[in-house]
Amino acid sequence: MAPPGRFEGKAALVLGVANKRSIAWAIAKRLADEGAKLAFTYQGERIEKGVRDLAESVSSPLVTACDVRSDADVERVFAEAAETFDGGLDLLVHSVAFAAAEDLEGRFVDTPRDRFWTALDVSAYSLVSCAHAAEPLMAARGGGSIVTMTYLGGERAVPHYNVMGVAKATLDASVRYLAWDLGQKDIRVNAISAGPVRTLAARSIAGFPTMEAIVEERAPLHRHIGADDVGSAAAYLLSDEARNVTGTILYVDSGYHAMGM
Ligand code: NAD
Ligand code: 0WE
Repeated sequence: MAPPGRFEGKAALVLGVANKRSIAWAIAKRLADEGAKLAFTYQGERIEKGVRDLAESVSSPLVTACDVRSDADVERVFAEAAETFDGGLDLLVHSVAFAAAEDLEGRFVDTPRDRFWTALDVSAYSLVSCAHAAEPLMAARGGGSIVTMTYLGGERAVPHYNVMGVAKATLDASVRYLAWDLGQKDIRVNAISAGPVRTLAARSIAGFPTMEAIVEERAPLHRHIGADDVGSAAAYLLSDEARNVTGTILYVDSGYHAMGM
């Protein structure tokens, strides 16, 4: 068990909760359990009610809409967070990705220009714009910690991950460049590379149970992972225990990435 109150007095903003299965929600719960105050964003009215109910269960003071493709939305959200949290922010959880469903089925070579850029905009550039907006708020607190979610498909060719893999490669590189820029202000930037987890984004993908079975067969630990495993790793990276850890990728995948066969 983690020590209680690791995040007492800390203010966090969480992007990417869609429902109770979201990786962002597993992270948020863990932060709330250990004393953090949490603000949430959601994308689209379809999920607003669900996110508000979840946020209420952890006494969240702020739930607000954010489409990360909009600079105006991102600016407004961080202004609202600053107002809610007395001008400061300690922790940022970025757990957002999107590619057109048809591009996660066919061949990467067939990706059209507009959908290529949409995937990179939502899944990679959004970390840059959020880090840019978070910088002054975290600097006001003397530092901060940012965590994003990535996947092995950004480093290796995973069949059907396609344009999302290119977006994750961009995200991973962005983590390193952001870590360099923001390190000067004691703001750390890291990613978690999770193995397949059954979330809303994952369940709609054909062959997901097969992916879990492959992990169970080939990963050193022979088991698939859950969102709570990601919550534990994120809590570590967001905590002061990781004060000298930045620009890195932490694998929560039962060791799958270490294998060559
Ligand atoms: P999820 O569907 O619960 O979360 C994805 C979130 O992205 C949703 O909340 C959705 O609203 C948000 N989003 C999409 N487009 C957006 C936009 N334009 N503006 C704002 N928000 C937008 O699924 P998840 O699996 O929890 O995904 C969270 C992160 O974890 C993603 O970055 C995903 O790539 C990553 N990841 C997932 C797995 C997995 O197997 N589930 C593995 C590794 C990494
Ligand atoms: O990052 C992801 C999935 C992200 C995602 C999921 C969807 C489904 C619904 C992004 N965009 C969309 N668009 C939709 O319309 N993962 C790491 C999970 C995942 O997705 C795969 C995987 C794995 C693993 C797709 C193909 C192959 C493997």
